Amino acid sequence: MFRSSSSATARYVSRACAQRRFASTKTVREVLEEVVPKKQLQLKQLKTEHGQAVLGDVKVEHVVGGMRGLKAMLWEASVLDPIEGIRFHGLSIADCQKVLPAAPGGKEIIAESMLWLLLTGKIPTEAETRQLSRELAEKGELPEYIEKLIDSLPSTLHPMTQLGMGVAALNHESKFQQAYERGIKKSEYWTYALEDSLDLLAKLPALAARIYRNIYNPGKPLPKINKDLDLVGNYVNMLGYGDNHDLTEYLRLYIAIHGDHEGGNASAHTSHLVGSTLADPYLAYAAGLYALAGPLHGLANQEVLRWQMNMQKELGGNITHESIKEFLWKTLKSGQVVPGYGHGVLRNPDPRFMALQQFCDTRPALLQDPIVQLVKKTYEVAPAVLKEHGKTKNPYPNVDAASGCVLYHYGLTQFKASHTAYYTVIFGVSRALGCLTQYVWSRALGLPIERPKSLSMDAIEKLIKQ
Ligand code: CMX
Repeated sequence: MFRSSSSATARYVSRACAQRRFASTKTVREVLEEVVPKKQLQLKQLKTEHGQAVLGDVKVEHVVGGMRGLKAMLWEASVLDPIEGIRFHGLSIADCQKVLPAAPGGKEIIAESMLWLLLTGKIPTEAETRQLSRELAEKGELPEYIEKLIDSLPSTLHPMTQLGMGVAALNHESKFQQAYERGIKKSEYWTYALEDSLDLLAKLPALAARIYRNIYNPGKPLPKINKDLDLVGNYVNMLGYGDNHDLTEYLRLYIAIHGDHEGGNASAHTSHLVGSTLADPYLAYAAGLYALAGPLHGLANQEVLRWQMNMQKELGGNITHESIKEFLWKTLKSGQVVPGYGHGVLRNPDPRFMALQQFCDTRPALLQDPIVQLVKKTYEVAPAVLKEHGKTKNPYPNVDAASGCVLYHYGLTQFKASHTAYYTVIFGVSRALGCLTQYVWSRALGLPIERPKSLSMDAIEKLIKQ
């Protein structure tokens, strides 16, 4: 039963009812209709009762040090603890693995159940998850103009550049933008933001798979979306690996647990900033994707693979703790970072890395793969070397230390040159879960345009003297 009487809401009721409904399930919109007023009230109380409370000091080191640790933005879906790692509405990855529904015939968390949790803070039932899968599958085909746009791009253009272009161009369809131009009320923004976000998430697999097909398998027919499959099941199918159940499960897990990592990371923060201008969800997420494309952020999974393969080549048959240690020192002494290690917030091994390692530990084929073994051996050595090196605040692996290498094992071996490596695109499909969730919440909470104060060095010195 729907609760709001607004005309926008009524439109969503009819649209939701038009979709196939499972008995006694709610749609994600209906659950949000219940949650949004409570959160709006919570924010109102925070502002009126605690608006002047102090959460920390702003030091010069924050201003010149990339704002590291500065508590300065609101992000609802997840909070990152330096020691425990990520929690989604309070749930750790292990908690999520216990309670979030998997795909039929699968065991791993899927994107839809994680999206439901991120958006609503609630655990979806099996039927609710299936219903969301069905809705996304029904919206998943690309418009023809997007297919033509992507097909017209040179295969040497980095897949991340292509993904951002496709996502930005999908804003031709933006219901948020159309509604804004019609002059809808601010209180209705979030419903259109949700509509766009679900549309974009639904189309990401077809877009990302088309980019893969064009670069690596030109001319190969792309399968149609299977309405009975979950989002990642369809994605893997369109990538051409649909018969590989283990890869499908791996990507389900990877995409779900990588979906959000609080708000301060570069891609999330970028999409949040752009969204705060009321640019539509497509533009906001395209901007986030270009932040993700940097080597210190999402490109690290491709850098790790390249680095581990160089290590493998150089060490040949002599893969020992001692030889890996020497290779690590060689990397560090040449002034490069060790890719896949370190983090802006984490001060412990990344639980996402540990979850992917656990996945590997249950698959004998993965355990026997030389590159996967090398990742594991490197982990046994690298923290001590990085501690001795003494620069990084976190000598432990982040999620990227494992992810690309596992995909390599499963056949995503196309690594001709860095400008054609695909791995970050999969991260881009995943991170849409969190960034678009926050887009919806930012509009529901009426957050203002972001505008921090910047200072020149002279202005900082003047302030210090005062
Ligand atoms: N290897 C060598 N040196 C490292 C290092 C690593 N893995 N991680 C950090 N350092 C160095 C930094 O370059 C910095 O050196 P300078 O003082 O000379 O500039 C110093 O240690 C302090 O850095 P920090 O405060 O510990 O780390 P930051 O918050 O500045 O940076 C990160 C975090 C992730 C960019 C950094 O650890 C890094 O470059 N790691 C390798 C790339 C990587 O794996 N990125 C993926 C991160 C996860 C993600 O975003 O998805």
